[in-house]
Amino acid sequence: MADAPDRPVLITGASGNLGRQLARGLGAKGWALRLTDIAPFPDALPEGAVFESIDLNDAAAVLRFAGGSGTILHFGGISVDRPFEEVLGPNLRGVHAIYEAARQERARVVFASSNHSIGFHERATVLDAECAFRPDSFYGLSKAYGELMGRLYWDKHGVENVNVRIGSSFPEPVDARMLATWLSFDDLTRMMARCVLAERVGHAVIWGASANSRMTWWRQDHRGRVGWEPVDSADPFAGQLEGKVSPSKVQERYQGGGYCVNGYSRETPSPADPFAD
Ligand code: 15L
Repeated sequence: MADAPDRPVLITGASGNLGRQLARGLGAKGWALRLTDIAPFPDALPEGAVFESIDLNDAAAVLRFAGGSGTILHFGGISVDRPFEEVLGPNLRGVHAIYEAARQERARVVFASSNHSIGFHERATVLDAECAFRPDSFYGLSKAYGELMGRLYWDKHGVENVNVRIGSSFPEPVDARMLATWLSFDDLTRMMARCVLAERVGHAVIWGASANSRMTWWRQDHRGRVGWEPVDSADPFAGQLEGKVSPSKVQERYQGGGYCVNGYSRETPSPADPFAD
């Protein structure tokens, strides 16, 4: 397998926390990068990279900037729990603009999905890649929509895509939940490199967590197709974080944690089986 892609890699959300890591890590490999975000790029541009500020609502600008790209790493849009109207444009219209560009350019999409697309599964439930979506927020719902957009474009147009249900990608884990959900920046960057270089991926789902021994909820996925395994682990932080839990029973019951609590109005928990009465 080659160690550099033959066409440029487009990174959306390049000015965000994860986009900046990818720009740095993949730029250091000497890859030709096209970076975009609605916000200015805050770092020095890696050699071989160009940046343009684009609103994901502007499908024509997305298509123009994607011209010639072989892979789109789609990290743009709203990345936290926000009201529906704020999520609608960047995350729903935006992911459509990305897939239309990918279809026309015959590019692969790697979609930064999130654990919040399945956040209302209980932590006691072991999930595989085919589990039901149980979004915990309008943000999580937009990620489920993005994954389904990938499914549509794969089935209808053969656009390959990898959907990474990212747990918590931060410099370090900061609470007990992240002892399970943490994904190191280096593991993320290595995964993205594999997603770009893998020969064929089809429509794939990968759980985005490092090799944390407390991650007992996420099992089978399609990482084998891209040849990625995590290297880092949150385990060394266990001593300092194990007791750092929330007083909210709802937060601690579900995989999505705090996002499940925002605006929560049930008196009793929904059944673990989503289709039960
Ligand atoms: C996410 O999807 C968010 O982008 C991030 O800010 C964290 O909240 C993360 O999930 C998480 O669940 O820890």
